[in-house]
Amino acid sequence: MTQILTIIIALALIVAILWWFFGKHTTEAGHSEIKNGQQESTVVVKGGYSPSTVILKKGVPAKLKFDMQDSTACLSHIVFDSLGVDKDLTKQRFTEVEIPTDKAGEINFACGMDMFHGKVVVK
Ligand SMILES: [Cu+2]
Repeated sequence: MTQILTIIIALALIVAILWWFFGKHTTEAGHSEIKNGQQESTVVVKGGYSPSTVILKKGVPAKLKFDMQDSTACLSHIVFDSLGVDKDLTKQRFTEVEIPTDKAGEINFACGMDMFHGKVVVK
């Protein structure tokens, strides 16, 4: 009986892990809200980035707001390598990063250890 239970729990864990990696996280994309000629989008930081892809409109000044809800050291920093940005998210709940939108393309971001990734798509 305990063996069957162990197998069921193991299977449930595998399904949960697969869902975590291949489920909604890979497909969701966030869009921005444009207010007073400024666009803003929020990314929730909790066990990763949600959404992990943010679509921004080209030519409209943009800000990405990181809503810190994670207490692990892993996600404590947000790094935009191509922008030379490395910010500590643990000092305050929300951290804003200005995103250049003068040209279309993709801007990647990651945690301080380069384990979790996300990207901004300007188009
Ligand atoms: Cu990390």
